Order: sequence, then C-alpha cells, then structure tokens
Amino acid sequence: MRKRYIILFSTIAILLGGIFLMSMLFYTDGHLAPPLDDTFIFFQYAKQICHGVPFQYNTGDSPTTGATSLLYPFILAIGFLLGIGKTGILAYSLGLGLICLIVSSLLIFNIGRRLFDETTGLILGLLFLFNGQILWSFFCGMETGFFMCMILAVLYAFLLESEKKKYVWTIVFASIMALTRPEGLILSGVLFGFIFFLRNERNYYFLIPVGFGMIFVIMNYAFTGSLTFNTMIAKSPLSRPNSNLFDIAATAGKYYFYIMKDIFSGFAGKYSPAMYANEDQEAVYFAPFFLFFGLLGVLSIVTKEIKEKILGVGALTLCLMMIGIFSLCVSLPVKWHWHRYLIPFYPLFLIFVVAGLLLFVKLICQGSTLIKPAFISLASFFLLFGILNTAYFSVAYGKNCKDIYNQQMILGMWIEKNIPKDAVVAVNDLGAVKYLGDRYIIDLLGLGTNKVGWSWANGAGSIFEFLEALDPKKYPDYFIIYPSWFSFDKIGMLKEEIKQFKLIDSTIAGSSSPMTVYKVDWSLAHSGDTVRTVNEKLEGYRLVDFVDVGDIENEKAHHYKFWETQPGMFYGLLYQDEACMYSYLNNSSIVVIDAGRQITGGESMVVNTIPGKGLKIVKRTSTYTPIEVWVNEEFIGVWTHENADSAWTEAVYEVPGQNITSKQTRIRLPLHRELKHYYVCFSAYYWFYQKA
Ligand SMILES: [Ca+2]
Repeated sequence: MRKRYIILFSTIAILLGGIFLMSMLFYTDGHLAPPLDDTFIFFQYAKQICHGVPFQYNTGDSPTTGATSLLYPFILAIGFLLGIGKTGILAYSLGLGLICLIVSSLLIFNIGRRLFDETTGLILGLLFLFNGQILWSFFCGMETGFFMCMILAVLYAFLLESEKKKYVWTIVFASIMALTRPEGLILSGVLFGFIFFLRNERNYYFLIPVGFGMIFVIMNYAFTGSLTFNTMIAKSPLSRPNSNLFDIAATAGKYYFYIMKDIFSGFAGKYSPAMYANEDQEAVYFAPFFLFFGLLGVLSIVTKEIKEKILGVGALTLCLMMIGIFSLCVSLPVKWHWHRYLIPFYPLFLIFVVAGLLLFVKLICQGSTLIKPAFISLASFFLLFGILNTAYFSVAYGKNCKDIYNQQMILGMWIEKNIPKDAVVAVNDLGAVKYLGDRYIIDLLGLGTNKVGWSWANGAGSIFEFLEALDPKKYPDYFIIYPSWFSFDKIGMLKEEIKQFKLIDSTIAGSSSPMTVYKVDWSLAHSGDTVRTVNEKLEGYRLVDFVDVGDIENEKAHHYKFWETQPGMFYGLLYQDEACMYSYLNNSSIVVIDAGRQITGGESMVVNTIPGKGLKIVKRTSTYTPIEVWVNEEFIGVWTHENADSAWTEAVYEVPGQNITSKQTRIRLPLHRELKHYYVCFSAYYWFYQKA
C-alpha cells in the first residue's frame, strides 16, 4: 500500500475526530463525555476487571454479561492498567476509536483497490470516512468501531487468502470478531457455512471462530441460567411474554422492508429541525439512490463470481450483510440511538454502492476514456451528501454528549457527594450513575443485574414483585429513574422527591421527563403475601401452595402460563402487568400492594396438593369476570364472585377432594365466555388451601 494513502486517510480521520471532539467540548462546556450512557457500562466492567472482579457489576454480585461484549471490556481495561484514571478512560476510548477508524478506512480502501482499482478504493475509503453515523459509532466509546474494524479485517484477509485457500488471518480476525459481539458469532457461523457449503472447501478450521463466539454464550448461560443475553432480554421483542413466531416473523419482515426502503434507499424521512436519536431521522443517513447503486453493485460483483463459478469476497460480503441484518430484524428491530446496531453493516453496503457506481459509469460510457472522470463526478455527488451528513452527525454527536454529561454524568457526580456510601440505588440507566456515583445499584432493566430483565420485559408489576422478593437488606433506598417508565407513583413507593435532572433539549435520552431521584417507601412491602379478608372461610384448612402472579420466579416454579383471547398483541399493544395499591372492597382499612396480570384468555399453573383432600383456591383480584375451573383437564365449574372496581377482593372456590388425585395438580382457569368478547380479568395472587 502506498504511504500517501496511509497519510491521507489518517489525516482525514484525525481531522474528523478533531471536529467531533470539538463539537463535544463545545456542547458540554469543555467536558469529555460519551454520546450514550451505555459507554459507562463498558467502563464499569473494565474497571471491575482491574479490581480482579470481572463481570461483577457491583463488587460481590453474581457475574453478569451486561456489556454484551466479551472482549471489549478487557481492551478498555488495558487503559486502566496504564494508569489513565477514571476520566482518562474517556480519552483512551476515543483514541481507540480513532485508531480503529484509521485501520478500518485503510482496510476498506484496500478491499476496494483489490476488487476494482485504486480510484475506486479511494472513493470507497472516502465514503466510509465521510459517513457521520459511522463516525458517531467509532467515537461512542463502545465496541462498535472495533467490531466494524474486525468485520473489514475478515473480508480483507479472505480476499488475500482465498486464492491459495490457506486461511490463517481470516480465521484469526473472525475469532476476534466472534469474541467482540454476539452478532460476531452469527457472522462467524455465516463465514463457516460460506466456506463449507458455498465454496465447497471442507475446512473445519472455520469452526474455531464459532467456538470462540460460543465461549461467551456458555459463560452467559453459566452466569444467568439463560442463553439469552441480558441486553437481549431487556431490549428484544423475543423476550416479551407470549411472543409468537407469527408476530415475530411479521415484525422482522416489516423491519427488513424499513431498513431497505427507508434507510438504504436514502429517500425516506421528513425534514425536521429537531435532532433526536430515537426516531424519524432516516433522512440524513444515506444519500438518495444508494439502494439502487447498492443493488447494481451486487449484480456487478456477485454475478461475476457466479459466472466464474467460484464465489468470492462479493458473495461473502452479501451473505454477511444480509444474514447479519436479518438476525437484527428478528432480535432487535429497534429505532433508537441512530439505529446503532445496524451501523456495523453499513461499510459492507458501501462496498456494493461503490461497485454499483462503477458498473453504472462503465455501462453509460461504454469503453470510452471518460469512465474515470465520470465515475469521480458521480461519486462526488455522494461524497457531497457524505460531507453534509458528517456535519449533521458531528453536531448530533456533540449534543448527545451534552445530554449524557448534563444528565447521567452530573447525576453520577451528585450521587458521589450526596448519597450515603452504603445506600442501594435502583436505576433505569446504569452507566454513569454506577461508574461515577459508585453506589450499590440495582438495574431495573436487567443489564447489570441478573433476572430482573425478564421482569422488565413483562412490565411494571413484575418489577415490583422482583424488588419485593429481594433480601430486605438490598431494598433500594433510592430510585433514580425516568418516572414515566414505571408506575411506582401509583403504588405509593415514591416517598420523597430529592432532585431532578432535566434536559432542556433532549437529543438521545430515553425520556423527555427529568431523571429524578426519589427516596423509596417500603412500608407496604409484603403486605400482599397473605390472605387478608376471608380467613374465616379457611378455618380447618392449611396453606399448601401459592402462586404470586407477576413474580417471574414464583410463576416459573409453578409452570404458570397465561394466554390472550386474541393472541399476537405482544408487540405494540402489549398486555403489561401492573402493580396496584388498593384497599379491600369489604374492609377499607386494609391497604395492600400487589402486582398481577391483565388476563384476557386464561391462566394455568401446577401446584402442590395432598391427594384426596378438598382444595380451596383463594384469588386476589380487582375485577369481576367469570372464570372456568379445570382441574387436571377436568371441568369443575364456573367461578363467580363479587365485583371490586379499583379495590381488592378475595374470592374463594372449592374443589372437591375426589378431584385432587396427586401431589401435583394442574389448575387451568380460562375466562368463561360464549363468544370471544374482550374481557379483562386482573389476577394478582392465588393461594391453595387444603383440609388439615
Ligand atoms: Ca402478585
């Protein structure tokens, strides 16, 4: 490679990095800050590695995989080992991003040069560098830039090694890629399949990267008992209750359309002076006609490879891009943070766009000497858009950094000074609050705290049940939350508002409401554990089991399931569970907090029983809907009781002893209806009593 290209790309990258840095410092009033709170999650895990407690978000906790990258926290940890300190890590992460950007630009330049010619490589390198979203992700302090760099390294190594079929560096870089992100594991699987089936090379060494990628999955399973990463549990529709294949397929399909039509075409999106990372900014991602030229590029490279009967880097790039994006459509069809999960695939798309431009010019100019100038002219149109979008994102980046500085970072520093050292703090943004505030935190979204992610996916009620079930020593003293994300206000848990951290112009924060610090009121914790009003009906009976609806762990232990009368509302029209604070219909002096589920179809559970003894089922509810009682799939009768609107009632149903035949009994409670009308029945708690 010629030295001048190294100098050229490095100079441009440094200049662009400088502009982004200046924008950050301008908007944050001279402070270093990342554009996302999640960056601090990485810093926290990296810090913990240096303290000898890797994967523990709070020292002493069970390990978590909240960074969703096995490798990158270790790379960041090197920074701490070099002694750069708590704030220095930000500069270190930016420096790493810059190095990755330079290396990536040289890699993509060389891919273009090898595939086409030097000019095309140059244009490709420039289109890569002048893409504001790509720059944003390199300077976000997280693993995205490094991940992109590894994908390009795999492609370039493959390009060099595929002729002789002796792969060393391809496998090395693919292994690093697989260690960097779960998508890297998917891509390494694609790479293996591509070599093995599409190129018919029986090369089992390509299983090595897959093996490396699996390490993190296995670790995640060992840490959490689930194959799903904490981030996925919190963010993916796959982890929503009652998600189903039909709806997932439809959501994934629609998201795919959206990426191709709205993002890659460069045509969609409205003009809006607002700069908000979480929606409606597709207009500034790519230039118009990008998809057209991308498709031409696929035709140009892949057709050639098919004609030559040996699939090469073009087909590989296409497979990686399409399957990589498809995996995101299924797992994370999200729009927030400038669609940041999609960004690592943009360089692959750019390769096709440039190939398409070249083919287009060749077809138009038909062998004349004008090909090169025409190509450069046409490419200049796209470079112009690239420069404009870089300008936009340099500002967006600065404003995002400003948000994080003024909200999460200031908050973290405030906690350090104002909250007792032994306090427990529950948060919805776990990054800076922990890294700078350094208190014991409980992450209500479940990235840094295991298990609670499933509650988050179920709704505010399950979160209440999760917190209530904690060891009281770990009850949060403070909530630091966007109150609109939860319903703690409805159940009287927000004892005192201590402080608000408000953004005037929010550009990336998850809520426009201020992040607020509250003291927590626990006085009604466990108030809902026992039967409160129908004890006289249970004389001579003793408790044999209970199902606390909304408590995910308790539900799991009882094989609890619920279903909807009109399924498929898991996404968008989600039946969220909720927590309620009511008094009883027939005794207003008893106030109880309990969470439960909105049931429209029915529920089933398996409970411990004593065979042959009469069973009384007690249900805490706030609604009246007749329900059918089925015991071990035998219909027993219809359960009716008094109505309690915005109050609790406890209803009792008696199952004769002859119907209880084993130590485990399956109870099924479908809503009773003749037509599938829409009823909602609120279910909060079941107790099972049998004759003593
Ligand atoms: Ca409950």
